[in-house]
Amino acid sequence: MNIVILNKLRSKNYSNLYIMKNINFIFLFAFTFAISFNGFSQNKKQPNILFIAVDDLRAELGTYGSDIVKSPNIDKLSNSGVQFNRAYCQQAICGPSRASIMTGARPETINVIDLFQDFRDNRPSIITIPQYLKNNGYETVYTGKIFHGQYTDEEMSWSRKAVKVKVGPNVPETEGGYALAENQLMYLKNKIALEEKYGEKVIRENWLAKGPETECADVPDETYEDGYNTLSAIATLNEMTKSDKPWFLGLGLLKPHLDWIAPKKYWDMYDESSIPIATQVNPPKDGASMGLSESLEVRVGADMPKTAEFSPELQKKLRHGYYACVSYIDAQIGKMVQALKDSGQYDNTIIVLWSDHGFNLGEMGYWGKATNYEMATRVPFIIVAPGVTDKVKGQQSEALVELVDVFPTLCDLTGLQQPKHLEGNSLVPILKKPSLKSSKPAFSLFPTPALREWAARPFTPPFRTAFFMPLIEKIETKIKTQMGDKWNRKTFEKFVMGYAMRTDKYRIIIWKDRRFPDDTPLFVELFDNENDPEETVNIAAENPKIVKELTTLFNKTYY
Ligand SMILES: [Ca+2]
Repeated sequence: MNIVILNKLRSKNYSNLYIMKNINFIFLFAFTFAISFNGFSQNKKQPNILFIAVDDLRAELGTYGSDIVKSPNIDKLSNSGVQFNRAYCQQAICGPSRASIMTGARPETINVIDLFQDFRDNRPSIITIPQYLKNNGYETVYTGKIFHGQYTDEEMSWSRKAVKVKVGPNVPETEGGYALAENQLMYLKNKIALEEKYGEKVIRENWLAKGPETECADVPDETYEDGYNTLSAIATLNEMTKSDKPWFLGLGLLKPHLDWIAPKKYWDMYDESSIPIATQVNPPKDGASMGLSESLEVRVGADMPKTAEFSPELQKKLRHGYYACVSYIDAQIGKMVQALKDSGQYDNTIIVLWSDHGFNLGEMGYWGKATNYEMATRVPFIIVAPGVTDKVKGQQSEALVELVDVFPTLCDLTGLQQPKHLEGNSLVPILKKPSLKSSKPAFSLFPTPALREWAARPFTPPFRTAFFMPLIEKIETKIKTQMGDKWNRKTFEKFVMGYAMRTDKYRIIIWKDRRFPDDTPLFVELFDNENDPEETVNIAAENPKIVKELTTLFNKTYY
C-alpha cells in the first residue's frame, strides 16, 4: 500500500532534486588510465593538504573530554597533531562561516552574513585558500560541502573534479535524504500537505518540506552522501598521487547537520536510555532577548512539535541521532586517513579538521546553531603538520584561535607568502609550541539570531505566516518587552548585529545597529566564562568597568 502511494507520488515528479542526486550517485565512472611516468614522489617540496570540513559538529568528542560521544578516529587524529580547545568560528551558520575561513576574511569584510550572499558578488577578486594554492602549482579538488550551497566557486578555486565512484547493488536509493520507505513516504506526504496549505513556492523557498528529523536504517555507509563522498575523495586521492603535483583535497562531511540520519551500526554504539540531556535549559538570566530563537530549524521535521517543548524522551532520541551522525562521520574520517597512509603520502600531508560552528542540543533551552554564545561559536579544530607538530603531537592548545587563522597558517606551512587581505594570524608558532598564550581575542557575530535563525536572513513574509507564526509572535513580544521604545521590527530584522568577543576570561556581546556603529550599543551581554562556563548570567549591569575595558578592546582589535 505504502509503496503504491510512493510510486504514485514519485510519478508526479515531486522529487526531481533527489532523483537528480541519485543519478549522480549511480553515475558510472569511466575509468581511464592516465599513466604518469614521473613515478611516485616521496619528497615533495610542498606538502599536500587534506582539508576535512565537518558540518555543525560541536566540540563534544572523546578527545574534547566527552564520556558519551564515540569518536575514535578523530581522537586518534588529535593524538597525531595539535588540538585547539578554544577555537571559534566567525559566524555560527554554514554559509558565512565557510566563506570566511575559505577567504581568510571576516563575514562583514566579504559581506556574507546570511546564506544568500556570494562573496564573489561583493569581493570578486578576493583569493580563496584553494585558489591560492592552485595558482601556486597545486591540484585542488573537493567532495561534499566545502563552500555553502551553490556558492562553490567552481571556476576559480578548483583545478579539477573529484572522481565519481560506482557503488554496489546493496546501496539503496534515497528520497528526501531517507533510505527507509516509511520515511520517504512521510516526507512526500508532509511536502504535499504543506504545499496544499501554504503554496508550493513558500515551502520550497523556505525549505519547510521534511520527513522525520532522524533515521536509523540498516544500510551501508555509502547509502548516504558522506559515505559516498568519502569513497570519492579516496579515489581522487589515489588518482592524484600518480602525479608529482602537490594537492589540496577538501572532504566536506555533511553530518551531523540535520537531519540526524545515519546507518544503524552507528546508532547501535549508544544506549539511548543512558544518554544525558541538557540540564541548563534556561536562556541566560538578564540576557539579550534577540540572542536566541525558538529552535525553528529542528522543529521543521515532520515528526517534531511545532510549538510545544521537547519531552525528555524526544531530547534523548534527538541526541542519540546527533551522536550517531558524529560516529558516522568519525568513521569516514578514519577511512580517509587510512587511505592517505596507504597512499604513502601521509608523511608529506598536512591535515586540517574543522567544523563550521557548534550546536546547542537543548542547552539554554535552544536546539540549533544560530547564536553568539559559546556552545555554537566554539568548534573542534585539529591540525597535523608533518615536520612541525611531530615533536608536540598529542598536545592541546588553550590559546584563543579563530577559523580565519587557517588561511595564513596554511600559507606558512606551505612556504607561500600570505596574501595581503588576510585578517587572521598564522598559528605556526602555536603548532610548534602549544603552550603559547593567545595573542588576540576571538570574534564571532550574528545578526539578530531570534529573528533570523532560519538562514540568518530576515524571515520572509510567507514564512512568518506559515506554521511558525505563533513562535515568531512569541519572539517579537519578548524583544518588545525588553527593548521598549527601541523596538522597531525593521531595525531589529535588518540592521541589528551582535558582535561577540571572547577573551581568556570573558565573553562580551555588543548588540548594535550596524548603520550607527558609534552610537551607544542597544544592549550588552557579559559572561564570566571562567566561573560561569555555561553562560547562565549576563553580568554586564554589575560590571560597567569591565564592559568599558572590553568595549575599548573590541573597538581597537575588531575594526
Ligand atoms: Ca553548518
